[in-house]
Amino acid sequence: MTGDLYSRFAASFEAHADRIFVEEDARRWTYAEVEAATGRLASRLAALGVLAGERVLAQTDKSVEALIVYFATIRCGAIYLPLNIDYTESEIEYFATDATPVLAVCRETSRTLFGRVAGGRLKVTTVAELFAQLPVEKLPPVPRAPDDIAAILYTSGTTGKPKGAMLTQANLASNGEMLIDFWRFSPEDRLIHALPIFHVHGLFVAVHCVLFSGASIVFLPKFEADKVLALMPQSTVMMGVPTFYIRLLADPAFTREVASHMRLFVSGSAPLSADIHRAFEQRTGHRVLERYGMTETGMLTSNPYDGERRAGFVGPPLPGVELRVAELESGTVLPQGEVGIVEVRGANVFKGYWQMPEKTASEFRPDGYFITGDMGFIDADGYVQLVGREKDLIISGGLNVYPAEVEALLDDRSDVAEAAVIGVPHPDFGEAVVAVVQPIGHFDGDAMRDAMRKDLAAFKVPKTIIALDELPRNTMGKIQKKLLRERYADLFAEASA
Ligand code: MCA
Ligand code: AMP
Repeated sequence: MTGDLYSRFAASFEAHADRIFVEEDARRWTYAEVEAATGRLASRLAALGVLAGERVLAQTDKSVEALIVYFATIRCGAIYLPLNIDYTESEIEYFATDATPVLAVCRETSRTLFGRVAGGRLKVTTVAELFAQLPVEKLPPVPRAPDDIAAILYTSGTTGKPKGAMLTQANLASNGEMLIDFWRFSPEDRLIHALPIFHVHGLFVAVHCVLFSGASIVFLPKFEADKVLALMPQSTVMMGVPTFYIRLLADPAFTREVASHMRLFVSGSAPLSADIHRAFEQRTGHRVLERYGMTETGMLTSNPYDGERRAGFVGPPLPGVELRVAELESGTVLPQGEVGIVEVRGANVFKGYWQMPEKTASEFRPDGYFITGDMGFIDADGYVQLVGREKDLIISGGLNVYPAEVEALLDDRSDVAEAAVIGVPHPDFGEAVVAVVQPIGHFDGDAMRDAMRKDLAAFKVPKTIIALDELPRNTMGKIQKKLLRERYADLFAEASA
């Protein structure tokens, strides 16, 4: 059954035609209505040159129509490339040049910007414009092979340029198919969707679980605790990053009764602390189901649906996922219980990085295992615990920030001699980005932060910039980030009191 992703969509559109698929504000779309809009939009896209294998760049506000742009791109046999709405011109310039898309779908306010990036070669449109000119004819789905690319999602790296992870038709179809069984999705489910739709979590995991199972989804533009709480008594599932659960717990209106109709709360993208896990159970009687995944691999491990959902653990590997722990340098597989680098293999693992064969090769072992960059161990019951990251990565509110990118921007400034960017514990975001700089001349951290917003998405901008006369270094002259992390570990502790 798995293979061509659109065939999987089509099977659900047909099987559940009259059921509600998605709700947004007062508007409800049945499966048949979404299918019809998808087919007609695909005709429109094809007329704009969106042919099999071409890339469609999307930087759009969250809406059902924006989701249909994704479905229609897949129906055209083309490759969907979603971008964080927060990305700035210099970030977009890179993606638009690297991915050579044939079409960009953007916000009305970003038209001019998209018109000038990539040498002005891009065709630019908006969701509203596309939907204002829908042809009557539906484009028949363009068949694709399982190994053809369905989507490219960019992830930054410890060094160098962001990499476009190529996810195939089979990667996405197989991961979704497996998850609906594992998490017991059925047409009776109604999922609260407060995540963005430009990441694997909100786009593929949440949307495919609903679509593949004939369930329904309620679209919220973003996470707002009161809106989520209002939906809970008529809903059954929520997927979120730990910040969602932290914010729900901070709201006294979140009670056992409000949560009583829900059957499943899933958490991922960042570590859910054992304290939050326990506080959640105490408040609601539900144990959050924590799972672990990556853009490059989709979902990898999950705590069980029926068995013990263990606080602080991400659970055993999901069906079809081979997972092992190895020594980083040698690749030697380590015995159970020992901490090492987590490596994975399976139908869910991506095809490689767009036009980066060497980078791709360096992140796989010769026997096909992908090196995740996460450190962890497998316990005696087969549960995986992640204990840290080998990659220099900060995860803030479920969003990845690579210090190297922020440091490069600071180092380029004439008023900064050198910068070190670290993640420190934060009560709301889990980790917060903090920059420690050695300034040249007058120092104004707020002005520096403001200036950075031009080049950097808001979530990557340091929450604070600290000035030091000298950055701590080891005998080799390397900045001691560990020491800085320790020194500033309590920077945001106050806010949680
Ligand atoms: C917003 N800001 C942030 C973040 N989000 N800063 C740091 N980290 C963030 N995550 C900035 C805003 O621009 C604003 O800055 C200030 O922080 C306060 O914003 P706030 O109103 O609190 O933000 P929000 O709009 O409520 O958003 C917080 C959020 C959101 C709900 C946690 O970031 C979110 O939905 N995160 C989920 C991301 C996600 O889907 N991750 C999955 C990717 P200023 O005031 O200075 O402008 S990982 C993935 O897909 C893998 C496969 C996986 O395993 O799931
Ligand atoms: P991304 O590149 O945005 O897909 O982020 C993937 C990374 O998020 C993984 O490599 C992990 O470091 C992290 N991650 C995802 N889920 C979890 C989790 N449940 N616990 C800890 N880290 C997680």
